Amino acid sequence: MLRRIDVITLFPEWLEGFKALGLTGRALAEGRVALKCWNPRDFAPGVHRSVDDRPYGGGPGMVMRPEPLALCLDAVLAEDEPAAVACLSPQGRVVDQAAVGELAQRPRLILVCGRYEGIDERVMETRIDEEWSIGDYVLSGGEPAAAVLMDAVIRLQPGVLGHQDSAAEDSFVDARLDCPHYTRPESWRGQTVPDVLLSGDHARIQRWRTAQAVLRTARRRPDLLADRPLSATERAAVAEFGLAGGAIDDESGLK
Ligand code: 4GN
Repeated sequence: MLRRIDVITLFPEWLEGFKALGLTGRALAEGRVALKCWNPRDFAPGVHRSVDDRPYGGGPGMVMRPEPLALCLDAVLAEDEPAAVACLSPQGRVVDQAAVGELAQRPRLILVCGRYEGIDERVMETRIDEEWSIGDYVLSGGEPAAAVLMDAVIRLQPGVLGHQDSAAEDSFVDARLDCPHYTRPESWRGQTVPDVLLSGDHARIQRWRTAQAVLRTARRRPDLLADRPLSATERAAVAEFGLAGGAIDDESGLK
């Protein structure tokens, strides 16, 4: 169970919405997880409090200077229990739901958000224990990636989701996409809600949702189906509700 997250960022204001709003805001307000932001600028020596400098060897952009970040990390690590220092970057291990599940069980996360062209490699070598990426694309700073990772781990903490087993029903937990969802009105601008959802037959509704999730996964993410072949329950659900709605190709494992 995660007790505490420390975020090292030159733009702590970037995380204000995350800290205040929605599921994450409530979880933090309820004290389920503590979140503390640290600014390397507060540890920068000299009157100018400079946190960046030009890259050795030339080239565009700036590099995060080592000393403010190292002093900041010393202060972070002097508080509370020891923990690995993680950095968000495109060079990191790509985060999936299984990794989120593992990170969510740690007692403490320390997340370093880089800016500019990157962090001085000597800090990376001596102070950063692991690198994580939220996907194969480049951001202007690590803050959005840290927010994504924090959101994913916080919502798995006990008591954070309304429904205690909603996390177990999430997409990807079982290598499947989610089923479609509907709410009122029953008919909206000529589009209706599938009859089965109005039937009150909860076992049948569950089988329909299973079939929808499998069919959607087959169409949109056949790679996930290849990771985990159909279970007997899924086969039965697809047989009951058919392959309606679109062609399933031969690679999907459904034929
Ligand atoms: C993380 C950080 C992408 C990711 C980032 C990602 C900031 N971009 N895919 N940008 O998780 C240089 C310094 C780039 C930090 C980094």
